[in-house]
Amino acid sequence: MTFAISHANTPLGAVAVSTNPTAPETGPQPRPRPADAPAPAPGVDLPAAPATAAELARVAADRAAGQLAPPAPVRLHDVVPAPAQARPDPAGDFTLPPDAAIRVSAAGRHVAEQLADWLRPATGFPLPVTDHAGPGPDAPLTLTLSPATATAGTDGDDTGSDPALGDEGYRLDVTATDVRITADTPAGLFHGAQTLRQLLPPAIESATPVAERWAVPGGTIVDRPRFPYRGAMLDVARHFFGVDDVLRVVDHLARYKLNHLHLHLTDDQGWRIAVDSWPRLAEVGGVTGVGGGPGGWYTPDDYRRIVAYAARRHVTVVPEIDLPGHTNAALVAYPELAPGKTAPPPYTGTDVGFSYVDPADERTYAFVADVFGELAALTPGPWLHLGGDEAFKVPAERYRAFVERAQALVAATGKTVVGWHQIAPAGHVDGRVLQWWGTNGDDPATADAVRRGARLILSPGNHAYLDMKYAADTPIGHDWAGLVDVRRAYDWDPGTHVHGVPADAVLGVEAPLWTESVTNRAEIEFMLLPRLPALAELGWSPRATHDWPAFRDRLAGHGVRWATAGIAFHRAPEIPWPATVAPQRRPADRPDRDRAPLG
Ligand code: TNX
Repeated sequence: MTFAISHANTPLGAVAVSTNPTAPETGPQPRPRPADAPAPAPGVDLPAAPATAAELARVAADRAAGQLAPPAPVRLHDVVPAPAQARPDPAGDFTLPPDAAIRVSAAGRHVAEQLADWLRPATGFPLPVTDHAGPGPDAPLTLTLSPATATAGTDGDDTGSDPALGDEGYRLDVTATDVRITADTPAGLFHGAQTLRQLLPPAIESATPVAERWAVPGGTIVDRPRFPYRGAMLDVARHFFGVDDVLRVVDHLARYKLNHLHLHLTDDQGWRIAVDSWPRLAEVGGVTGVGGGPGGWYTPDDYRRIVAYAARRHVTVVPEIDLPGHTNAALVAYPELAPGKTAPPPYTGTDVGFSYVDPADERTYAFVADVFGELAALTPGPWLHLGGDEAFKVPAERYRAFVERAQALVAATGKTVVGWHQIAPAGHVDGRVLQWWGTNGDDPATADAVRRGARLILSPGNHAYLDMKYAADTPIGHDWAGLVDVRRAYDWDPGTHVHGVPADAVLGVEAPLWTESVTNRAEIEFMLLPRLPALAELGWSPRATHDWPAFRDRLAGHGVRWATAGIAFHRAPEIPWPATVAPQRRPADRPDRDRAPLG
């Protein structure tokens, strides 16, 4: 059988040891040979002709394995977020052979294809995906969808205590001969595949083939999340980001087992989603942004592309239309929605709290119903976020009545209401979720809403806000909720954070990135990483695993992965980055922040 592989024409004596063109100064380097390793043969050892591409790859990889020192070992415990249970078995270390195939049953096929997509560029291996049930050679990588197989063993060990993997859990077994991922659902398989990716050497992030021994540490992981909702928010309203930037953010979320992407689609500075029944919202309201930039908006097809890409990565999109405040862009487009019925000037500054749709006009509720109706039809996920924050100019009673009508209109679409915690005083509607962004966990109004049935997504401003500066000299971001370094992002407990709110009312956690000062992809990544993995660990890992020194050390290895993949990140000084992670250029070295990447 022949497979197309990217380095089929590479001379075998010179297996590609390449660096990632997107990160030339930090890409993987050839490792020094150990003193007792045989010297590489001069010239080229060709196997008997005719060689297939797969044979060439095998010979090349065997040679690489013989010549290279083992990669800096990744340990089973190095995974972020920390697995619920991990039992290393040093006798079970596995090395990926060049002829490896991935076997999977039909329902998990998309996961196997993604795993292959992640591993092919750096390994250069063909990694065919084969049918679980069909004939074929034994594959060393197997993904199995099968309930009730999570028990680790019969010897009472710590991995065998919980047979229920649930909606998102998985079990990973690594032995000297094979790697098996088992889950009840495709989402569980996907999370298991992300874990496997992290257990391979960091060079696996290279976009081009690298000579490496593709080792995976032996042992067993049984893993499942602490909270069902784990997310991040991207504000595409203050600055607009195109579809490709959003897809890249989805990739970052999925890497760390986050399963929700909240898109803040509308604000004073721009309306970013086309609405057929109110076309001027995007066409007029979408052409502005903070600082006077050109803005932009998503067509229904753009939005569908984001939703579909996210769904394949088991990430649910949560769209937000911020009401009744933060609506200047809508009022520019449709003055009839404004309390004075005259269009305000477009707004490109960064103040909040001055705009609102007219709560006394029935036309406003037709607008709300139409917008949520169209958005619900485009959104397969269960949530619609109606905003509700900082409507400072709307009197409390009016505000409460508006929110109750808006909640009912969302519920009428069949979706579940999410809103910022300012909506707490409004009456309960089935299933509603408050997103809490306070900085002081003493919040009686929110606790009361929870007693009336609401659940909480926790986004405490002083821990989870990714637009807060890391330190006083961080070149972008805010500081109204304080400085949020990596330790502050990590050191809090969602289960006990808001007084009077029990852990079982906490649906999960979300890290919002507001973008008043964030203008491009590198700046998004700089603010996301390394804090997003901290939030991910709070949402996924059992509290018993919470340990700052251990987290800091695990996180350090991820810097090498990001650098290899060409992903920007903040070289936070409290993380012991390995020497191979190049230091960050100082902000002073970047005369034009809008163009020079941070990273
Ligand atoms: C508050 S948090 C806001 C946003 C700003 C953000 C800046 C929230 C629901 N509203 O409008 O962008 O602060 O940190």
